[in-house]
Amino acid sequence: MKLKSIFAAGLAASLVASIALPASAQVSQRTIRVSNGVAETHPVGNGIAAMRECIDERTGGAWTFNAFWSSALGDDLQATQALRSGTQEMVVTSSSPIVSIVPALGVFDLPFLFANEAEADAILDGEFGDYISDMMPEYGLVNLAFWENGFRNLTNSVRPVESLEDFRGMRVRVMQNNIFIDTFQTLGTNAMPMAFGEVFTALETRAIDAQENPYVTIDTSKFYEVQEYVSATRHAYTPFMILFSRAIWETYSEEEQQILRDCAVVGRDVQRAASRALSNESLARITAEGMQANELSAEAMAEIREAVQGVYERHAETIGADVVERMQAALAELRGE
Ligand code: KDG
Repeated sequence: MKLKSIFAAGLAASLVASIALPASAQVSQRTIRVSNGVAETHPVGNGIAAMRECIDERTGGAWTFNAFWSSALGDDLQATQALRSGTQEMVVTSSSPIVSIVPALGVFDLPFLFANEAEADAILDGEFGDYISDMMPEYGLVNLAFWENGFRNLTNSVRPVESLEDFRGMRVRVMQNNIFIDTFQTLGTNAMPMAFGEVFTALETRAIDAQENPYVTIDTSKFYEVQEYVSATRHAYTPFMILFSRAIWETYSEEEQQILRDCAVVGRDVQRAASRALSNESLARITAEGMQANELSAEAMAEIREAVQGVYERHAETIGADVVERMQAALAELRGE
């Protein structure tokens, strides 16, 4: 082959290679599997779509980002354990079901901790959130961002819950978490810990009377089909954690790690906005589907808050007294107290 044509062939090959290579040579071909327990119609779906678009742009299409919905790869705890063993890349999980791995996460389960979404965002995206995220590598996990599960409300098939007394005797499903069990036992219910993926069937077969979740979850998981009443208790705010396997993370270049962090934050802002925009729509939809919704009076809420105040003291040691004190100090500062 003449020298000229060899040079031309080499130039063409390097040109093709440079076009095929992602935006930077530090980015390899990768496949990321991300799972969670909600349906794709949940605002987590909006967040994942935004994260995928960001990743496509930043890697030049070198990464495949596969999402698995409705506990297809196991429940939150199982998926998180898969990350720790390096057999799955990523999970969107509530903090509550994984407190058996990271006890400090129990701080987010303390009843009535946050007053509103603005407080939750300020704490989760600020120093306290960094403090919690910095703990995760010792458990084989990397937290990329906090997204929103949201303020939790009670649904049931027995009666409207308008006072502390109305909780009495209900069989309420709670997340696998001792703080939620204690809170709902203290409210006078029979608290039954259960993975999220089992809740619909348990409600449908009347194995349980009640469950508690944000309106968007009650809507997108169709709990309105098997529940009659929804009460605006807002008894806890649950964050989602966007966890990545540390073992797999450490095979990524610094540039790839930064892409994951940046795109998880892009997804966060889209997901939170979708969650808040959908919340009132979901409440309207579940009542249109036949659920009877009620607010609780200030007096009833004060009585319920008072009843569960002891949960803080009973679980401070398990969570870590320093963790609880740090959270309370951060909230006091935020509130100008
Ligand atoms: O993966 C989704 C679950 O983490 C989330 O729905 C958990 O709120 C939850 C519950 O009630 O289990």
